[in-house]
Amino acid sequence: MRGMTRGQGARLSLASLTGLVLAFAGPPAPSYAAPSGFLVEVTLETVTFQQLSDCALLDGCPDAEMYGSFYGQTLKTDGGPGTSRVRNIGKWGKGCEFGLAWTYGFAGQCPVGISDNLWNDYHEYKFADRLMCSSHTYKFCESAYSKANNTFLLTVRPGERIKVAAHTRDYDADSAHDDICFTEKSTGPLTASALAQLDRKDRLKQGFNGDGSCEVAFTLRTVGTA
Ligand SMILES: [Ca+2]
Ligand SMILES: [Ca+2]
Ligand SMILES: [Ca+2]
Repeated sequence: MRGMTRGQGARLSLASLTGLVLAFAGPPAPSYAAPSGFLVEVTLETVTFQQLSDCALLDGCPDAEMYGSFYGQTLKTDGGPGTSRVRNIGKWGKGCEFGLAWTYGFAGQCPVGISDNLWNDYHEYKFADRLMCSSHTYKFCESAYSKANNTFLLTVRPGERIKVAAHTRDYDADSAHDDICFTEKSTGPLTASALAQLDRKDRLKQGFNGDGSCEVAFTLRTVGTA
């Protein structure tokens, strides 16, 4: 800088300052950092019961009184259980005088009356039409019972799996309650790109076990990042 006039020094300083300002004022560099998790919406769509048997005599009585849980859960990369979101029908282990109709708007704590496909012409029961309460456990409710309560969100991180499951029973006043829909399905492990575009319809199935059988339709759809 020897021999530089004060004016040159000022111009150089201005030039470096302008360069700095330009460097900071440019368009922000795109960020490729992966989100730590994805918000996956689980929708319980419908359930059908191919065959039910709820009589003391083996005459194939095609109705049952059902209580129990349908739920979604994340499974961590080591397979351990993550967060659970549960929807309960009725109260676990509790009965009423009889099962109430699927679309009935009161007494959500009671088992629901269901009929099998042969009796019911392959009727699909819509979860949105049924009173269900929200919880993280089958044991009790953490909300009131309401209809249109068939969707919940799970935060899923890359490498994790999503389990959707059903565990319901037929209420019997005079004998042990019988499993009629006891089944689960895991999806994944899911990569970040699979999670980013997840939009899948799927089904749980349980074959006839002597008391019941079921098929549950559900949807998994990514709606955002977390
Ligand atoms: Ca029974
Ligand atoms: Ca029964
Ligand atoms: Ca029984």
